[in-house]
Amino acid sequence: MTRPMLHIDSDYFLTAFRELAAIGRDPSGRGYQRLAWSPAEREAHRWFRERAQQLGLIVSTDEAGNSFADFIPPHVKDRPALAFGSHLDSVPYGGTYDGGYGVVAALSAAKTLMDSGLPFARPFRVMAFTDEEGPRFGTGLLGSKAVTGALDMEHVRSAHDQAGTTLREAMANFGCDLEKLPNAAQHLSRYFGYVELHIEQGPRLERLGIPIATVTAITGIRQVSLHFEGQANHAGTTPKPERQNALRSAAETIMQFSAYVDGTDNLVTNPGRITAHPNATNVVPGSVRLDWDIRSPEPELLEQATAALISMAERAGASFGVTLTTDIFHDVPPCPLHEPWMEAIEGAASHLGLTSTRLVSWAGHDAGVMGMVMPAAMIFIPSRKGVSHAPEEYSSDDAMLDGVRVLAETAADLLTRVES
Ligand code: HGY
Ligand code: MN
Ligand code: MN
Repeated sequence: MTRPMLHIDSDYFLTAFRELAAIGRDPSGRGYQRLAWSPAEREAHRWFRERAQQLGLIVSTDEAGNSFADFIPPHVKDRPALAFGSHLDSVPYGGTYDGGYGVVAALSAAKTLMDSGLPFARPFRVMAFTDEEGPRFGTGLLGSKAVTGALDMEHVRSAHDQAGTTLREAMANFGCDLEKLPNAAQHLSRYFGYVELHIEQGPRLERLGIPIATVTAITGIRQVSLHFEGQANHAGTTPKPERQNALRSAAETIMQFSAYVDGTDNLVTNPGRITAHPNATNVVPGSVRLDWDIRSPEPELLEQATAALISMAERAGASFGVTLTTDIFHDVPPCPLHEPWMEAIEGAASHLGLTSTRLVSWAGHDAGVMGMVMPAAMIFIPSRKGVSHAPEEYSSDDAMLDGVRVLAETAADLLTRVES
């Protein structure tokens, strides 16, 4: 790369990042509650569009509540756009670096690109996705799935949160009609490809002492709900051999499947949520819902693991006279990313004098959905102690600014390539 390094306005980035960090904090001060279709998430999108408008970008939203900001030089207005961005929602008590960092970085890179005077061969689009995380309605990656036409409308129509609010109602509160979600996929031909900058959310870069990674693939994620049905009964009087304890079946399953996964490579799992009914100390639990998150970049490992989980749960249930039903409520296949763009990221990093490495992402990302239908690439920066999805999530200002520089240089490279 012969052109001089681009200048990043670090004050702009840090000021904007602090503004976003003020939106959606949990009242306890511990983390964020910027959940899908919450007032906080919608406020973050409003903030994004306002900031983008101030830059002179053309802002818009779609049927899924995603926000977009376009830079369209007239001479290339009809060519597919390079998109870059991330998501604005958080997990409960999550951090503001996960997603928010990538969106603010994209605004900052856009500012630099617009000021650069470089001869772009195409427009660019800054993207802020909704509901990437999924914990509220079980509809993770909804925003990017809407853009790419990958939504399971039957699942989306039945989605509700733990308070009983349906996704349909939550969307309607912000003027969005769930039935119109499929319309969001009408503009796919407008995209040349997608790049996402994100915190690693793991400890590898920090332990390696390397500031940048280009991501080779996004893991597949399968979330499975196990419903154990036994018999509620008296905790004292019910004879032990006759107790149909749904919670014991779940506990057996947790121990057995966790041990199975511990014995494998390239596969991880998390028994992340359990609800017992009636959830009273002196009542034998009659029913339990146990949700699992299973991940691997290898599709066949995901299949084998799902089959193993279900057979272990059936056996654990049978030993307590408990029946099992299962529901795979989230299923995103692994997504290999675009090799030529991985090289562009590595070229950008070395242009800036930054060492980079290649990593698989064990976190799911919108890039893993966009990458199913267009070229996609991801850049990681280090997370302190690898912590994420928690209030302690942190990346330093210097690390964040390195990431913004690499994003801007990568985007400039891809925007000035004349390939069709
Ligand atoms: O769950 C994930 O991997 C992502 O952070 N949504
Ligand atoms: Mn994320
Ligand atoms: Mn996340």
